[in-house]
Amino acid sequence: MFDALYLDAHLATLEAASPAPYGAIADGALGLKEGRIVYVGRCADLPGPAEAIAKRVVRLDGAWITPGLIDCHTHLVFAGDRANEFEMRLNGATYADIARAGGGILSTVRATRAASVDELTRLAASRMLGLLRAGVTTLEFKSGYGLDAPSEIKMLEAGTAAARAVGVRAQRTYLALHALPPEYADDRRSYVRHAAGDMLEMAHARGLVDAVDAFCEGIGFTPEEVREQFDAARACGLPVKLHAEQLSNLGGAGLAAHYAALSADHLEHANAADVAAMARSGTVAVLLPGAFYFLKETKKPPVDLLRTHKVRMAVASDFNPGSSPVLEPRLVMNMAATLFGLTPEEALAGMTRNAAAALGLDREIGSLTIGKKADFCVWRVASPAELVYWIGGEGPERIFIDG
Ligand code: DI6
Ligand code: FE
Repeated sequence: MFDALYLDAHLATLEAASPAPYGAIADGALGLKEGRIVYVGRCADLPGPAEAIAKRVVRLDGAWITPGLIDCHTHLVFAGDRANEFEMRLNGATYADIARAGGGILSTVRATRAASVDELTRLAASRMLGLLRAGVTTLEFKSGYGLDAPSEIKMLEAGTAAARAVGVRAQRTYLALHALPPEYADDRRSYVRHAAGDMLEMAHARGLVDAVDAFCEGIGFTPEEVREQFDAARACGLPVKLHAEQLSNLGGAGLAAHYAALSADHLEHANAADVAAMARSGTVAVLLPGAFYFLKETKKPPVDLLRTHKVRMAVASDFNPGSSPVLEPRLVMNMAATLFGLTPEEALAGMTRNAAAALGLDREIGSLTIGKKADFCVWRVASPAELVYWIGGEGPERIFIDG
């Protein structure tokens, strides 16, 4: 007996094994029990009359069902905004110029340190609610605007509380190596040791960390520094991921692959050797077209190489106040298609199945598959391509998390 049965719908299952585009099943049905998917298939193949096999039967009149969207890379816990830097950039300053002058990430650090945990929770919750309404059932958020133990922990606590209040599934990523805090301006060594040492231990001991990330970049941290952070993560049993090759190629993607990272993110400047290394380690490529767009970058990530090497491509918002103030998952999928050349099917897989893999959750979520959690959206569209085609637009008609 199913707890619920959704009928007369088309299913975009996004199942990797399906030969059909989008893993589609026309005239399908989705059966749930105890928050999990127990039937995915054609209505015609159901084991009996709907009312006899399910406690609750819902007819969806030809709507499309997709897995819940997954935003696997955000920085949505922060205070303040950077509209002034947007103006500066439009007057000729670059993102890197602003960062070197003590603005950029550090200006958000000042605002975030000054905010109370309640204020941060409220800000994060309203952003999470926006994502949820647009169909996001799982999201990731990072620390990295605190850069000292109390403030990093405050961010992780605020995000955790916000996700609980909103009812969205969330993964927490520790990102102390995001920028060098001003109090360590003359002592990088000590900051890296602190970030990889007691600061991580404190956050992890409080149960606030699901993964560890770093910003490997000329204006961020070197591969050597990232190694120290990754070794510490490994010692804690935490998976790693990396902001790599966004503005330059420092070898971060290869380093991420070496550590069997869940994902390497951005990748505009990644080369063939980087991609081959990621393919060998099964590291997911997380593409972030919002940042590419907002920083008016011109070098695109090597999508053809990623395809050739069969590296899974995820797509995420990178929502943050400096380089990607974009809180619209459907716009992000549209940008992945228009700016990076992903097909609509690749873009949707990038915010479902492959985003789940980038979070290490692909056995639980990311596709309409028997046994997975019943996280899904019902859309009033005629084809799944519409989810990528309309820029924004109406959100899903219904959203389910754990059924
Ligand atoms: N890469 C990004 O795109 C964001 N952080 C990072 O490491 C930018 C964060 C910011 O500018 O506030
Ligand atoms: Fe980022």
